[in-house]
Amino acid sequence: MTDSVEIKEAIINAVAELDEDEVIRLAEKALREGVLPEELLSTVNQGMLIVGQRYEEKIYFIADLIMAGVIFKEVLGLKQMQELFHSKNKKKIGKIVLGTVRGDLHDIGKDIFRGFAETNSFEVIDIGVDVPKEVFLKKIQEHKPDILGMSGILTYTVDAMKEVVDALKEAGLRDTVKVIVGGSHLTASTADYIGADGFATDAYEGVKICLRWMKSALEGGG
Ligand code: B1M
Repeated sequence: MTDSVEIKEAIINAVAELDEDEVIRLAEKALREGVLPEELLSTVNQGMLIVGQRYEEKIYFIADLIMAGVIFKEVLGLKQMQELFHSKNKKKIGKIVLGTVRGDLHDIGKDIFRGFAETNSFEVIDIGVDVPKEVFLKKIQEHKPDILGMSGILTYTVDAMKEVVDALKEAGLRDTVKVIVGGSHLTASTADYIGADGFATDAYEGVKICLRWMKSALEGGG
């Protein structure tokens, strides 16, 4: 029986130390020994929080943030992690246009949201990072999605999210699409300020909100 607490702590430390080889070795070991891919994601995330703290304390610098991003993506690329994002269901239940908003290059949370959304039978049109409002608007006109998903993990991207919702209103499109915003700093009041229909600080929670919206639309609840 694996001591999963011990291995998770070792992974958190290895991420915090930016020890790429050790993270991958431990991640593979953890998965082999029964740690769930979802648990591994949240474990790696805890290590990323320490990296962030060290950056704030000026122990780490931008190159270290880049390395942390590379390590997280490598973990996401492991075979078992990819299976987490693999859906056998070909029938789609809804369409999501998804992007990280203007001014923000962080894409890991967005990619995890996309993975969970695809696993849950959504078609996702991922329009990338640092996406300005004009591009969001154009893609919504082109693809007519059920849901617009915006990711932004820098605190100042709240205004970039609001700009997109305002642009939708100006174009008369606001009522055609549900809007979800995601980022660990978001709250009900920021979501309200943005004019979003929902918000999530966790990608899987965000997808659950989208699933509820689709269910309610199917039942005629809009
Ligand atoms: Co940056 N960075 N970074 N960074 N970075 C943070 C976010 C920061 C908190 C670090 C810190 O100081 N503690 C800080 C932001 C501070 C703030 O806004 N108040 C910060 C900073 C300051 C910066 C720069 C400004 C640094 C600089 O240049 N001086 C710069 C900005 C560049 C830009 O975007 N314009 C910068 C750059 C980078 C890299 C590019 C080098 C790299 C990202 C690589 C990449 O994404 N490919 C990077 C990294 C790695 C981080 C940290 C260390 C890790 C981020 C991450 O991927 N976490 C981060 C520290 C931290 O998070 N505490 C930090 C894991 C990921 C799973 O979490 O993306 O939050 P996250 O996703 C979460 C939720 O937010 C949510 O679900 C996920 C969990 O399930 N979620 C959604 C996200 N999107 C969602 C969408 C949804 C629903 C939920 O629905 C649509």
